[in-house]
Amino acid sequence: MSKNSYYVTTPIYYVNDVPHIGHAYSTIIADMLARYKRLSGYDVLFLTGTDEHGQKVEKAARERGRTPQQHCDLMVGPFKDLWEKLDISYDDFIRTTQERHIMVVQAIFQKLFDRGDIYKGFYEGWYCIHEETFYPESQLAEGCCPECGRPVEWLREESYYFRSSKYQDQLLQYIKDNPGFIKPDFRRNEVVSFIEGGVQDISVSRTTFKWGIPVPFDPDHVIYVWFDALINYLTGVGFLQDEEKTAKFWPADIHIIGKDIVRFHCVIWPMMLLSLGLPLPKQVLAHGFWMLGGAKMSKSTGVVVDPNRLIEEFGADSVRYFLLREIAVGLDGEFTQDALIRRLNGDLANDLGNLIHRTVAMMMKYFDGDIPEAGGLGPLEVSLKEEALGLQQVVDESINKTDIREALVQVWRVIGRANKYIDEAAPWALAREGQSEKLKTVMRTLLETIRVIAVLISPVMPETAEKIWDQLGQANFTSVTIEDSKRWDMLAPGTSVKKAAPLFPRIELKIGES
Ligand code: ME8
Repeated sequence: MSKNSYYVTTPIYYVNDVPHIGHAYSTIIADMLARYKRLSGYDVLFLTGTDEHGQKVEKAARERGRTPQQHCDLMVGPFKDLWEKLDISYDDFIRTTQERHIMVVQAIFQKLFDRGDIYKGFYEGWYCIHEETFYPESQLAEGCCPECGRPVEWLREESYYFRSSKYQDQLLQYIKDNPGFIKPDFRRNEVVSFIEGGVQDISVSRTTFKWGIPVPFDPDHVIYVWFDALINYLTGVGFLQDEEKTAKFWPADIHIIGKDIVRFHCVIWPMMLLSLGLPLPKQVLAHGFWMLGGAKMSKSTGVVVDPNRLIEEFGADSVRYFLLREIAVGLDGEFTQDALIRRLNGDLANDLGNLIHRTVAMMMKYFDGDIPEAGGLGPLEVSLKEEALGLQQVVDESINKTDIREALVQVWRVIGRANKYIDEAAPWALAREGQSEKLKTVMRTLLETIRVIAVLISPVMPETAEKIWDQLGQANFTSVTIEDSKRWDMLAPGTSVKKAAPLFPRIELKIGES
């Protein structure tokens, strides 16, 4: 029987500059979901990539004395490097300048034109080059772009239009019938009010610059960068290239995006799909922004945190954990290095690190590392075992609600419980009193709990999970599945734990640093 499929995407990032923590955040959420679903036996397609067309990229290239293509080829590097450093397990990396994508975009444009959903007209209005968007006069902020505050230009150009207005009622009905489509709920309400306010046909071609995919039947026009970019999600599943793959992975299970691009993903994209007669994605999850000193972190303002520096200093897993644990997915969060260090010292070094360190040290001391069999479980052991074996279900429920933070809170609840169990069971007293059978049971209970925890943190902290696996003396980490977190007494007989350097050394907090 074929496995269940799961298709998860990130936004494709503009190559006008290098990635910052905000981009890393979207990608880490997607990676965590991809890893969790793989662990749960799904056949996963995880797509990320870069958005390389449009006036903004053309301008960035010109300013650096490069051709747009040279610029894109250079700027893809920092994204791929960062994803490697962050252990991002993407299956495919799409670039919108690839032939496969150009073919799909042109074919879709033609198809929508042929069925009368794209038509030719004129566009005039206030345009912000930076945001690649026209704004109605009423939306301007003191005559400037409402998004980035830059001056806007009055543009009049011949343009092709997409008949979005035609799909307004159908989309509204879909959103109402599928409450899980747009998450969080408050974003869905915003989208519903926006659509109810009336959706205009949108301009989907430009003649004022060249860096884009040409309209197949009118090469003076290049296709609007957002029309081009959204289609990446179809190119990535082999649309018009590989029927079997498309049938398997479309519709997407989840598009991870930031709150800034909700309208594109929850209004325009579904309308394009309705026009194509394709099913809509099952879910669009809009996360909040990471802020720095109260301002949105953004490439164009230079208010950024370089993830490379954080990874070098604190390690990829700490950064991944912090970003997923610190804020609930839909909300904004202020990024400070102090907060990261507090999580590292508290949750990682004190709670998780200590649990493993203490357990391994006692194993060395009492059993030379050899993993013992458990005898009969007492009430404390039964209670910890129940909590550990019940954890997967709670984590699963949280993840399926895309409440990743809650999933982590639940794992840390059991870590806390296990630390408390050490104090309650007092293995040192058992050793002193020569109660060796009871001591074996206590140590085995701790080791099994740690094993369960290692499985369940692996989507968030893959490197740490593997190190823990190794310290438990277990092999074949890559063949671990979610089932291993639901079973007890899985540590292979005759294996021994290994002593290793602490997983998370404590970091000194320098006052005033952020
Ligand atoms: O919008 N906090 O690309 P982009 C959290 N190419 N997330 C942030 C962030 C912040 N401060 N800043 C950016 C584009 N992001 C288009 C997308 S998709 C078909 C085309 C994240 O390079 C967030 O996910 O500007 C946001 O949606 C994405 O980066 C935008 O990246």
